[in-house]
Amino acid sequence: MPTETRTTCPYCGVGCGVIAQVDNDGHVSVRGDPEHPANYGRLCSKGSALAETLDLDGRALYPEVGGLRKSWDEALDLVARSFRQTIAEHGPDAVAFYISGQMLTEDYYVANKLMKGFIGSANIDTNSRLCMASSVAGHRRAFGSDTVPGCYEDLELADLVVLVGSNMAWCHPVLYQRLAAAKASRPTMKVVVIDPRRTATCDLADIHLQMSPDGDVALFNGLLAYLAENGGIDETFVGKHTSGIGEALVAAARLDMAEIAGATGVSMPALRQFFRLFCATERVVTCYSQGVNQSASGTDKVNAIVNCHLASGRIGHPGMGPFSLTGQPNAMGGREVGGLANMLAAHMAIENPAHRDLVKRFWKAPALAGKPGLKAVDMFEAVADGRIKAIWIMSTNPVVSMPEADRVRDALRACPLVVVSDIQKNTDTARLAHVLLPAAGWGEKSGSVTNSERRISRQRAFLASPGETLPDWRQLAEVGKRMGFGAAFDYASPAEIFAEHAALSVFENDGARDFDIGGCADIDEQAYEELTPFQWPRSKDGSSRKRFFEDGRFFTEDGKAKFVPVHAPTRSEPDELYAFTLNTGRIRDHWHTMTRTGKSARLSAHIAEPFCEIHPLDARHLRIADADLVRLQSPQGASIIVRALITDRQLRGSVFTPMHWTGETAPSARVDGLVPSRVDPVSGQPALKTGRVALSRYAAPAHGFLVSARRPTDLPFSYWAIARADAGYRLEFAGEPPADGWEAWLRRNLQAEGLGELTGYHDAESGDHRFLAFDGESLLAALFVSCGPVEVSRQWAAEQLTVRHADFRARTALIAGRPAAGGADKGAIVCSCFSVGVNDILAAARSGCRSVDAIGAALNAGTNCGSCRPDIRRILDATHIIAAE
Ligand SMILES: Nc1nc2c(c(=O)[nH]1)N[C@H]1C(S)=C(S)[C@@H](COP(=O)(O)OP(=O)(O)OC[C@H]3O[C@@H](n4cnc5c(=O)[nH]c(N)nc54)[C@H](O)[C@@H]3O)O[C@H]1N2
Ligand SMILES: Nc1nc2c(c(=O)[nH]1)N[C@H]1C(S)=C(S)[C@@H](COP(=O)(O)OP(=O)(O)OC[C@H]3O[C@@H](n4cnc5c(=O)[nH]c(N)nc54)[C@H](O)[C@@H]3O)O[C@H]1N2
Ligand code: SF4
Ligand SMILES: [Mo]
Repeated sequence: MPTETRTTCPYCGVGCGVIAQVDNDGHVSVRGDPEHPANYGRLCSKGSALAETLDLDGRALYPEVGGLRKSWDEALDLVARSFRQTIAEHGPDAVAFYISGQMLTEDYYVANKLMKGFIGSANIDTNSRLCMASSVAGHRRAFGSDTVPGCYEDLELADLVVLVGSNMAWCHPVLYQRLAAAKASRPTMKVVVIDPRRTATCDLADIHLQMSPDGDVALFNGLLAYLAENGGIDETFVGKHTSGIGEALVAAARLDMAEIAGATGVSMPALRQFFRLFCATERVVTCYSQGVNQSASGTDKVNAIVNCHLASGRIGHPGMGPFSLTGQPNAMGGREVGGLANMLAAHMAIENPAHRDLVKRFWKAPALAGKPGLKAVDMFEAVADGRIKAIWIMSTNPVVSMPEADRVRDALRACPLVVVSDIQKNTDTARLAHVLLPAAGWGEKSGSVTNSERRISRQRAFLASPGETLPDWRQLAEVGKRMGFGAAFDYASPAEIFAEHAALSVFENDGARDFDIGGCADIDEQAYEELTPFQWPRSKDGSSRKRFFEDGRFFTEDGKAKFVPVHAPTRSEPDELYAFTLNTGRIRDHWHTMTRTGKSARLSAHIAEPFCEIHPLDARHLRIADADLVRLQSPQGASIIVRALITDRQLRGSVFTPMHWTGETAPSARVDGLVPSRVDPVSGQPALKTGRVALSRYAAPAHGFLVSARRPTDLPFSYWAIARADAGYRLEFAGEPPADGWEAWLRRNLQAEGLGELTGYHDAESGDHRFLAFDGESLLAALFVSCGPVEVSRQWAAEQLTVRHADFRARTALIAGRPAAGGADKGAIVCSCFSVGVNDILAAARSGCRSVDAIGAALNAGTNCGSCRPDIRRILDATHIIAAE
């Protein structure tokens, strides 16, 4: 009998419920859980492809020390001994943990307890510093606590949804679909997108304010001033429940409309249109994500937004409120356990002596940390200069994802002890580990996560742990025991940890602390196993609430929310050499450093190469043509090479490059090598969206494209990017031709014994070289080399690896790199669920399909997860424009 397990998607903060089915033969399939209140059965492209990411390719399966396999006892003893020794010689601040919003709450709780309670340092920080720190800081300044006031339903109930610095269509796709469905059923609802790029999310927008980078504070200050001048202030609410509006209004009035237009690059009529709409609409939700948080003015941006909601009294009620969209599946759980260096536990403050005393007594902690620890950027700085001598990195890949990533890499290389817990063994970070601890991954471990709307859901195991992998909490608890803190880390299961975490949340909590899951303090194994998704708070008496602050009570000392006066940042002088703002972020079908989504050929087919979006006029000025390679160079002299994607979705003077490519997948495209570690002064969150770069065309002597059944290993090129295909790999590359010629290079990479003659084609004039290698009827490899960007139908070529080539005469047609007349070439994949390509959609459009639904009816595209619906609409719009022309 197949087994079915209810669990939660391990990707974004929407936190969708998933049903994982394991058949008798071990085959796994996933579908959305119709009963989960985050998604009611929906899944996006990444969630739908989860089963394709569970293979053991590249998995870390055994502990390793110095690259050699060791037993768990040896590895854990070494870690515990080294940490103890370092602490004995240099004090507790000489060690650090760098952890992740992708750990489960139970993992996170144990890590935080070990570091802050028993090691006695707060040098524990998480990748949430790169993600949510500005929201946390903004919430705490305004509300006195890190509280997300609303819930997903508010987006559906609102009459106006403002999306600030959020590409929700790609990054929170199921929530976006819920919003799209609500808007479709209630067309009076308005959506405003505020983003320097015209993203897929703008598909839903009634208004897109294509604002200059970091114009947010000026914009929302302008809105606050407008509310004040146009009767938009809720005087009763403001008078009773808030303080400080006077100063905030003075700060907001510093710029007049013309100056705001200058600071934001948005015209005055467009600004007024938005202000008027906000002022006139009672039910407004403002969602924000990394365009807000990842900025040197990130915390001020959060407060500029919150100020407008406080001023208009639009908070805590159905369909209204500021709403921070969390990125990672357990960004919220990490905040609840206090995983940030400047937090304590259960939403308590490390600076607060009463909180420290409380937590110390609850944990019976021998050495509770007395002050905040180092935040991520400072932490790696301390590793670089030798203050930190031992670091344990868990469930994150900082050599790729931290700003100034090359410096992080060098710091780890120089660090005496680097411990890495990961599920994969060859990540850019794991490769630098002295001690590599193999972690049990999604589907293999149990625990809980909290999504963006404070909903706690279980993740449940449905697969056996492969090799000797262990869940992160157990690795941490074992080290805790071996460091001599036995009793405090003697957990038998995640349920015990969760119960302790819940008990701490109500310990001496008389209602002064928002985080309260006292209702779970006595949870036993069975109740934990059966736990259904619920929103916190859930107190001991069983009371719960969907929203915070509906009663106007905040968690500040006087119980009032605080307006924070904020000022628009001064704009930096234009830099002629480094003329472009480097915006970075995400694409639809990949997750961060791709250690999981990169395993799925389907997900890799949507965008298979790192790219840089450039405005057409900038491209023309720099003589960059579409599909050229471009070099981006930072003032520090670091550079990357990626593919040019010329589009008017981009603002002039800005470029956008995704963060996903790594030393494993495209070593010349690690964008964080270029991003400076400039941080927000309040939150310490790096400004990952506003580096400066110079841009130029990268002219390589040779360009190539290879599809190959085997992963090529000899890659001596200045640019290459590899992606999974259905029956192998696809590789883009450019650089110097190999000294011994292309055929020898191909043979080396194929490592196929007894490989016969290759089918070859050369054109001295164009510089084209093409080779085909067959094994029986299967294509082993097809190589296309040219002196400019190679024109080959990528998707079609990759598919040739999966089909039989029995007809010898037809084989040579493959050399052309596109189907022979009459053959089908679907083009780049748009819908990854049904592998529908852009050419399929264009053909359907030509034969009369005029809407996304019509395309769905004809081709199925967009009818499963729906993530590609904005892309389909964009293609249709383009064809209509062409048709109209
Ligand atoms: N497909 C996919 N989904 C994901 C992830 C993933 O890796 N892949 N990661 C998850 C995680 S951890 C996170 S944090 C979220 C991130 O989710 P988002 O924040 O939605 O995604 P980003 O692409 O980082 O950036 C969002 C937008 O901010 C805009 N922006 C840049 N500068 C500014 C500015 O100054 N002001 C404004 N208003 N906007 C600006 C960018 O142009 C970009 O479109 O996504 C989550 N979901
Ligand atoms: N330029 C730029 N840089 C950015 C961003 C940006 O927008 N622009 N965004 C930032 C943000 S918001 C974020 S959240 C970060 C994300 O950046 P990272 O956290 O570095 O990226 P991931 O690829 O998610 O790394 C997760 C790692 O954990 C491993 N893993 C998966 N499951 C488990 C498990 O159960 N246990 C253990 N121990 N390991 C596991 C994975 O294999 C992977 O190596 O990137 C940040 N960096
Ligand atoms: S929206 Fe997609 S990635 Fe996010 S939790 Fe749901 S299925 Fe997973
Ligand atoms: Mo994130």
